[in-house]
Amino acid sequence: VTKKAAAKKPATKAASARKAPVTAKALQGKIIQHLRGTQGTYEEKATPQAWWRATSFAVNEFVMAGLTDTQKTHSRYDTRAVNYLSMEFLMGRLLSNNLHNLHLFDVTRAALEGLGQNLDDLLEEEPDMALGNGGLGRLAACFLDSLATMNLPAVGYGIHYEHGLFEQHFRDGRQIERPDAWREYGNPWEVCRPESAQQVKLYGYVETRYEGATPKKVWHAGRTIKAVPWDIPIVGYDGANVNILRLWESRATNFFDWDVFNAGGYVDAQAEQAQAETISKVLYPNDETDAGKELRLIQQYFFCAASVADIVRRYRRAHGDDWTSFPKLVAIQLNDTHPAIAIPELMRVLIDDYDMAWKDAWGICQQVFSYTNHTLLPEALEKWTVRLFEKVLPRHLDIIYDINHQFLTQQVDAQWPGDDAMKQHLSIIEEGHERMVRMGHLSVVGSHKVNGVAQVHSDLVRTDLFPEFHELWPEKLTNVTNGITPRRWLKACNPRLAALIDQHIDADWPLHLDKLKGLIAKADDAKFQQAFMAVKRENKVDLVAEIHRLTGIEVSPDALFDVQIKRLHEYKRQHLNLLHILALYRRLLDNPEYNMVPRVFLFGAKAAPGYHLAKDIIFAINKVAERINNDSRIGGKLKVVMLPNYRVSLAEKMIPAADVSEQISTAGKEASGTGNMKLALNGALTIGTLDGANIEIAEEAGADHCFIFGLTVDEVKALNARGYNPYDFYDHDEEIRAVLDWLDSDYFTPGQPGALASIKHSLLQGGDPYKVLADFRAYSDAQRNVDEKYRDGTAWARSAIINTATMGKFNSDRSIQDYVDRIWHLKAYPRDN
Ligand code: 8GP
Repeated sequence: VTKKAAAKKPATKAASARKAPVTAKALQGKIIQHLRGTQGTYEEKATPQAWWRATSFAVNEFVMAGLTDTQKTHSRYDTRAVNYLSMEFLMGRLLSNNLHNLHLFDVTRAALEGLGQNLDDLLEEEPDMALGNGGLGRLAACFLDSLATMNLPAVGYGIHYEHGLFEQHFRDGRQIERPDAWREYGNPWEVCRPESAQQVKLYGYVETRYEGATPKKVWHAGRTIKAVPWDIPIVGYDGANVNILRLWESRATNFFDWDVFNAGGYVDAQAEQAQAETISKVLYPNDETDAGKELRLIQQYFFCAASVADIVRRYRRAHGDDWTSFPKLVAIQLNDTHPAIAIPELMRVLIDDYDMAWKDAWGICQQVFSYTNHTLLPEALEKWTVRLFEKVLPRHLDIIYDINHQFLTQQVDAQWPGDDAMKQHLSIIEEGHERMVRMGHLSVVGSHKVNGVAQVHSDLVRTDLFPEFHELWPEKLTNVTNGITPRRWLKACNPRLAALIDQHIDADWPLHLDKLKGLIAKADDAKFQQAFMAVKRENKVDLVAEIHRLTGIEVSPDALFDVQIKRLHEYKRQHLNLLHILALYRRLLDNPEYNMVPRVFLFGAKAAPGYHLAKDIIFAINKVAERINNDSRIGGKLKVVMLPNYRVSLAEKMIPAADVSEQISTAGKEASGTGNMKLALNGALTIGTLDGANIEIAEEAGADHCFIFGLTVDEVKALNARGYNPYDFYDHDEEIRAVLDWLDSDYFTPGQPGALASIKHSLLQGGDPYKVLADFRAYSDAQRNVDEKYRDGTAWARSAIINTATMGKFNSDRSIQDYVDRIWHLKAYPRDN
């Protein structure tokens, strides 16, 4: 940009910072320097891995400079910060994201070209950081991006899993799990900080000492584990701050027992080390269900104790033992109940280690903590047996009893005097055959704010999940609708669409996503429609190649691409989609002239390894796909593809190519959904139920630009109250009966009759808990409307554009602003440099 041209542009920060901070030539020098100096190789010999590493290290120089400046700024102003505690951070790949956020993408491409390397190929060398299962973990990752971009002081705290979510393969259509090894040979983005290691205690017993006026409890731990932090820098967009994600790795305190070793116990000498390292070994692959294992509780406590100790250390560095500012400077967000143990842990630290009075410590906790609920599914509400607590965390059990006692005798009794049933109902301890600690109750009692993740979900948290808590504290329960970062989920993953948008509205839309509204005026413009759909088609061509590479299946980019990507769960109803595919297939076989737009149904989903029905649904999709894709009678009108190993980097390829977004959960079950937002932002039309954030998406886009169908939350409740009988649908709907019986034959599994019968079984004898059959007809009708609309290219293009244009609300920056306004009350501190 010449000086004159620049002068004409409005002097926005975005416009000025958009310039790359380095020339291609200088960057080449840095890459070569790392190739030779850090990787110990040279241009002619280097593998793509080595090039990717050298490029990442070169970029890291900019990242680290930003990190240092940010940290200096934070300590200079003694900033209030939010500490985001989460068992999961589903980060995906970092190179592309960091390049975009630093405005280094184009210059890096040019630099590498000059070195005979292709940036797109190198990006594929990076393993995904899959330290999460699904929505909850990816939300945490989007939030970190927004916090850094908005210059808000924040630290993400989690676990440095050696193995993230398993790698999924298909063997004869069945899911096979293989361990993920994202950092087997080290990861260029992380920095180990041994100087900030912490000791975490476990097991043992509690002694009561009667020395002063009040008896003192002393916890004699049975084991001590070392927690070693690894920091991942989180780069904000457009020259903003660089925050950190701090992940704890577990290690043995006595690394190696020489005495045992010397005495001949070679294996025993390593046993303690192996046990200690087990804690951060692997991510639990369960989504929405309670793992219910001792190791899981220990994982939770391990990272919470290390994080609380780290927060306290940071605070004391500036304030010593003067605790008055603690609640002014520290906010701790609990991402679901998984980190709830941080509440009694902070109590323990303040009371046992710093001799604070109970009342003062509790006052601090209640100001500091807040909790986000991500699901209403009863099986996901964590409970631990009192027995397990007694064994692993005896001192914390004491503290929880005390919290509970105060809560029941003061708050509950004041509100409902003498009501023992209410006390039992609200108690943190569930009485019964086996006494349990209810982590949800602990989280609500210990937090000053509790939020759901979409309006309808937050309403249900108030009315169905925690109605009495809502009565007790009408201000406590609130809503923050989820969001997604438009940097990764539009700018980086869909460069063609981003470039088209840049031509029409201010280029700072990745910061101010509401500006996309400017595209509404273009929705009827034939030229813009063409350009928009041309981008979609090019993205589909890319995906066609990827599908072929991954599965060998050939699909046409002229077909309608219908996408359902999310964890495999009955409530998400991939099997509803499957039944409809079977119905279409049957209609085509009955009548080869059956009029339908050629369609490719695309799936991506992992099933929890122990969730048998979910795995059967994957198997069924693959088997049905095999049969349909090879059936020449249907003239290629129908294709079904399940891509293996669905993960963040695969989502980034599928989403830009989607025409239709499947969001078909049973109403009341999907707390929010975030894939729905990503797909709509990239111009896919939603076919969905009135559930979670679909409701808000439809509000924003307008009902004409989505296909809403099916039972509402109230209708599902009414149906349950009346008594639901799936046979009503099986007996009276010929098509439903035919496709269910088809699944029970050997048509899709030759020689293995009944191999897919478990689905039919769950929908009939199993009572169809997620109302698949009740919603089938409405879904099929809505799909008919999708087909009809797609034939009208203009109407479709218009709706696709309007979807993209109206998704501004779902910017995760807006979510974070809501957290700041309603819960955290933080101030932004752009870094001094
Ligand atoms: C998910 C919800 O299912 C989804 O609707 C929501 O959009 C997302 O959280 C973010 O709020 N819940 C989970 O991923 C979840 O509960 N995972 C848990 C145990 C790992």
